[in-house]
Amino acid sequence: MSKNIKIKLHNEVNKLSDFERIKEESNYLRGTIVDDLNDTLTNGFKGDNYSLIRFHGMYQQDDRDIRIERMQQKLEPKYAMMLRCRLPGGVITPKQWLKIDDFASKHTLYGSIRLTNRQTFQLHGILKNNLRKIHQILHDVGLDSIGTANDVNRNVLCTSNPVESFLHYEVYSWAKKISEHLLPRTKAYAEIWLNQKKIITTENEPILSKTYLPRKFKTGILIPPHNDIDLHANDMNLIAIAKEEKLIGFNVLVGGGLSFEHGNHSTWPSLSTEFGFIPLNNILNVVEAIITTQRDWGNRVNRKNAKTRYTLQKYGIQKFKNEVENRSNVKFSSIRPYKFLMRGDQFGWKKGINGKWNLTLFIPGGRLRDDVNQLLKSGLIEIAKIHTGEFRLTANQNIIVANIDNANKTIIENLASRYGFMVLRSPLEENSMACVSFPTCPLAMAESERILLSFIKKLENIMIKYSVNNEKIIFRISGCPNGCGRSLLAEIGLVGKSLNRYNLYLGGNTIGTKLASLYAENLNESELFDKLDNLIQLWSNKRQLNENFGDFCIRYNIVKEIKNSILDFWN
Ligand code: SRM
Ligand code: SF4
Repeated sequence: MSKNIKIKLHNEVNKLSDFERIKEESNYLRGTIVDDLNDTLTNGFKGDNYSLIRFHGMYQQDDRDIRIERMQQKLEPKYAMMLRCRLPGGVITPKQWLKIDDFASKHTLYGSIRLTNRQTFQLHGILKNNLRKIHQILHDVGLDSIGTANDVNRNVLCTSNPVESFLHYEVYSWAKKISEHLLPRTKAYAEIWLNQKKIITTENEPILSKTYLPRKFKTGILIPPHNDIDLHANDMNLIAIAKEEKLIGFNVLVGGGLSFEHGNHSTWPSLSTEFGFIPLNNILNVVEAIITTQRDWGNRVNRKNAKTRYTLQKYGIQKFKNEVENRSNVKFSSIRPYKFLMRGDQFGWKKGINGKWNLTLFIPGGRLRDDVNQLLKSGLIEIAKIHTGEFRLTANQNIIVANIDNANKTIIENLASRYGFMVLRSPLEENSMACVSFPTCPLAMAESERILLSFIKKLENIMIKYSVNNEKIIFRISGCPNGCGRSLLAEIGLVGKSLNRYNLYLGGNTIGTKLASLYAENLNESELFDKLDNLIQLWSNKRQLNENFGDFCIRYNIVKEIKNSILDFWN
């Protein structure tokens, strides 16, 4: 580890970040949100409430395409909220979907639904006066948006493919259980958004505490050999271990995360570290001990170093692990063997082990909308109207129409074809992902979702030129180094640097177990595709039999392999 980093992390001036004050003074996340809801002079939330609504699953945003124009006209920015639903493991019924779609069509500025890469959906462009309406709709269909943002445990991921074994049902039930166990207990959500009367006068947050966690916390559960959730993006991972088709426990990994700041060497991405195996009956104790250790030891002074990976770095893996063992009264045993062979989604039809059918549909950039070129949003409504199973949102912004009865198979196939879901896509496109970025994301530095398809086309043309267009490359774009598009786990990862300029990262692998490394900085579009042209040509000429692009970039010394991210990421 570099000395500079150590000095920086350990000599913090002990002034808590202002977010700690906001949480402390919020009266268990209430703040004065209700007053702001009644304030008709502005479309936004003020002061601390701007941050507090995030704990209830909403972000205040404004349309960045028209921000300057409105400033010039001396108008308030066009404020509207984005709402992110809580959907552990991404499972949602057609009935729930129809209600949400109806709200999105009638009451949002953009009229679209955005599937996220954490197996849920976001509604962008909700005006303040419609917020209670959407929360009531969610509540009526058994959903909520609690804990999908800010300093809590976020939507829990779970391998989404229901086909492969009976394990999927049981493992999914753990995703739900853990999500619920780690939820905030405050009744603020029900009081504010559902107009429920205050029934208790004292509140208690036994797991999260009055000031909640130091920073966001992410949990994923997965079933090898499929790393479809990209485990290394999460603070806590549970890898299902089975014996004779029966779930017996989980390997536990801690401290993954992908964000960094351009030029700030005290921030870095990190893979998750193996802690050990825990049998099923002790899992909730251990999960709770991990989160409470992070709660108590995580950095509450500097939010840039507040995530679990920095806590592990500061205290050391062994000390953190011992603390978890002490708190849970459970000892980790050695990691049980597991192997990843793939990630991403498997598109098209698959017959499940229960005899029912599953159809995985690719959703470009995760965006469901109707426009001149596509009617995907309407298509899904038509499917939802007749589907008797469920939908499963994947961690790659796609959707599985799951558990389809034999009788419905042809009807759903016809609908999927008619509405443009079944078009032939290249392996590159099927393995692509982009974060939301402009116009709604306040942190966006460069375009992402909106340029995804045109960048794919350009890269596809290069791949055709060098006859490697039947190969898959994991290609991802993030509009800034927060890394929401998980670009640092891609074989070709773009990270926004400034408007229309990107840093190019290479060398991730096809199973998501390697971080990509910086290859070139601050490229405009033509510089970027010139570089990619050279690289793809080289790969096509010099690759070993079936060698993937990311592996080739490492073997051919195009970029250095990141073995220890603290040491290697910035050097
Ligand atoms: Fe993210 C912040 C969108 C997955 C790391 N992310 C944001 C915000 C809310 C911007 C903001 O703070 O105001 C973005 C909203 C844009 C918009 O208009 O919708 C945003 N993040 C997304 C989504 C929708 C990207 C997508 O296209 O799918 C994903 C929503 C997931 C969900 O349903 O909960 C999303 N974000 C991720 C991931 C990937 C993952 O979790 O697998 C990461 C990297 C993994 C990690 O956490 O290290 C990620 N988002 C961030 C960060 C950096 C956090 C950090 O550790 O420093 C921020 C900024 C922050 O929290 O301060 C951020
Ligand atoms: Fe916004 Fe940056 Fe996340 Fe993209 S990576 S959604 S630009 S915060």
